[in-house]
Amino acid sequence: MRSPDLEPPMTDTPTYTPPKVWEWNKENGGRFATINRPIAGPTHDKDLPVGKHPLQLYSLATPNGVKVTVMLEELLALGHKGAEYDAWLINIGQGDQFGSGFVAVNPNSKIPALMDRSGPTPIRVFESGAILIHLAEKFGAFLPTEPAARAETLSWLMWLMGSAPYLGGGFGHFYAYAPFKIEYAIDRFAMEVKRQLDVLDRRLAESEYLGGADYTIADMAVWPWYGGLAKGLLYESGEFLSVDEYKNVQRWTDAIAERPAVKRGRMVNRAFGEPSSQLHERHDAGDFDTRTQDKLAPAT
Ligand SMILES: N[C@@H](CCC(=O)N[C@@H](CS)C(=O)NCC(=O)O)C(=O)O
Repeated sequence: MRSPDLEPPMTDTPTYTPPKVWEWNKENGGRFATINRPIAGPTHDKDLPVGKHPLQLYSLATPNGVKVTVMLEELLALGHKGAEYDAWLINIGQGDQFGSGFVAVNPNSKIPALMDRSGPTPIRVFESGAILIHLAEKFGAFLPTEPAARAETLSWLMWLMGSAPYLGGGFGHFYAYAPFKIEYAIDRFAMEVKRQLDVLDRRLAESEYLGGADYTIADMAVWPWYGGLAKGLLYESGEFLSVDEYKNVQRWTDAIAERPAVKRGRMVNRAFGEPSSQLHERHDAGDFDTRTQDKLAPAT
């Protein structure tokens, strides 16, 4: 129950008074207005392709997708042949995430989604954090087994899963995508995102990586979001958020960006940016050399 002593009275903005019952206004504007819906479930029948490898990934190289392709490339770099994968492009701008095959793998209709076909019965895994844990446990890599280090790693992984929606759905949405700028919303989420950067900066002042001395799935999860933010790659907001102030985040971000598996992982399912950085689908390790968009014949 609301306590009148603790909460300020709610007031309407000059232009909007919420109606008694919310109704879906398809024309509300904003970058994702055409794909966002208030209902779940498939919109059309479409099977997903299945390739030759044990792991089938359905994704796009957004920060949530990159977490998983970096993990798979890191596992392959360690020599885990069972981590061979086919990566299929899911174009969320065109509604691929609402096809019946995709919804069967992820009822939440969001990338990334993984089908682990290595055993007798395929296992579906959705939510990037769950995919990282599934792969780390399957291959015994990038998740420490020593209890304190394991707890620290999982704590930072869950920190990311709880924090990133404030960065993407909160700050990023209102700063970059909303049809008009709302000072209150931008102030609220800029404050929270700067607090999050400070949380990371303080942790990385005392520890080389988030989980401890070793690079883990926590770093793989956090880096595409807060590393990208620190380099000004998200929402063109580097100057606005004074990201250069976070020196330890900068040190950690730069070190991870140098990893060869990270350089490969961020290219997979990428359908934007420099053509040489885009590998729309990955089915073989050689694809990085031969199948980036600059090397494929332009569609006629
Ligand atoms: N908590 C989810 C978030 C996934 C997510 O938000 N994916 C976005 C792209 S970054 C998406 O597929 N959006 C499509 C949509 O909302 O329809 C995870 O970490 O896997």
